[in-house]
Amino acid sequence: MRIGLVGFAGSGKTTVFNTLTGLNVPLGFGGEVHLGTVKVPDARIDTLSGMFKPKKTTFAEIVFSDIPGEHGAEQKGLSGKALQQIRDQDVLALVLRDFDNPGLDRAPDPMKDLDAFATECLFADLAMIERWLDKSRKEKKDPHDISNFEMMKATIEDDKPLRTIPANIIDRSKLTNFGFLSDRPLMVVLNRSETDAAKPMAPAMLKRLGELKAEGMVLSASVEAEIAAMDPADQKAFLDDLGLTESAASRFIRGTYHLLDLISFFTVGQDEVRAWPILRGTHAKQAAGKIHSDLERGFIRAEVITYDHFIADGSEQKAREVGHLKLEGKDYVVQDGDILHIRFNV
Ligand SMILES: Nc1nc2c(ncn2[C@@H]2O[C@H](COP(=O)(O)OP(=O)(O)OP(=O)(O)O)[C@@H](O)[C@H]2O)c(=O)[nH]1
Ligand SMILES: [Mg+2]
Repeated sequence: MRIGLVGFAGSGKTTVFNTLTGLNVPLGFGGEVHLGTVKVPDARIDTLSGMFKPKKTTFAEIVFSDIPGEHGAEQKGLSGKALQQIRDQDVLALVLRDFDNPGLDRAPDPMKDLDAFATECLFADLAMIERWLDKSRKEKKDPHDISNFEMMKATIEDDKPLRTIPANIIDRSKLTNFGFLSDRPLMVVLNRSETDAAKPMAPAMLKRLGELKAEGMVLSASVEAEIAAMDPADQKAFLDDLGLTESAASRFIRGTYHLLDLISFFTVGQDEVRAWPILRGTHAKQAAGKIHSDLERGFIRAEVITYDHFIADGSEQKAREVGHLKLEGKDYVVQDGDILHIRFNV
């Protein structure tokens, strides 16, 4: 999964990026796009790995891109270059500045920045939709596609992002080549000063996020950077002092999993214990295809043990004896924490 950190110059993207990835990229305006990969923490994988002692343990991964804002672009919006980089991401994490930045001459106004970003995305999408409509009407393309695009245009003209259109109304598989910005899942990160780190979001902001169908979280990137540099024992005490229960990195990852409706299934063995992220609602045969295309092609059945049963029983053998190992067909909907073993034949 690719997550792009976006936002205006000086909003704290690079600071947030360092916090999430554990890297230490120098701060300062502008510069290159930075990439960083993190493992999605999952205590269940730690436990399974402890039981199997496999040669290899593989967590789900997220690749973060820190996409610099353009200095002085706060009023002008995002540059064409930034828009292009943004299109390549699966999820957008918009970092909003809610602290005084001495390098900028503007007081923080996260609501205004959120609206500016949302509008920017709508404009970019509208331009693409209009161009497509002009061309397709001339070429007498499929009337069904044309009416879909007209509906999308009306949505944007109504000041609503495309992501507010329900999945059963448009066929999104036809939209993948367009890379519509307002259709990307959006995570809004409100970057606060140290003193406001644990204060909840203002109701007006929550309401706006609801309208945009976006997920939101509050953090103080500079506090998180301090926490990340401490040893684990001190981290807990420091978080408690601030009234926080969990580091921003794990809250962020949980939030994006929720936003994308992702779950994980597991494969286990002496060679590898591994987590596989999938969309909720994925069927067993498709899930098998994540592991290898042969497993999807030659799919026969999935042997399924829930994580909780596995832990209670202590072994695959025991789970089998007590009837906790279920044989499921290709249409079985894989559940979070299922341990799968795919029977296949190619
Ligand atoms: N007080 C405070 N300062 C912060 C916080 N987060 C970032 N800063 C400061 O704000 C300045 C800009 O932070 P960056 O992370 O470099 O901002 P950026 O969004 O990456 O900026 P560009 O790369 O130019 O787009 C730095 O001096 C940071 O130390 C925060 O949570 N609180
Ligand atoms: Mg930066």
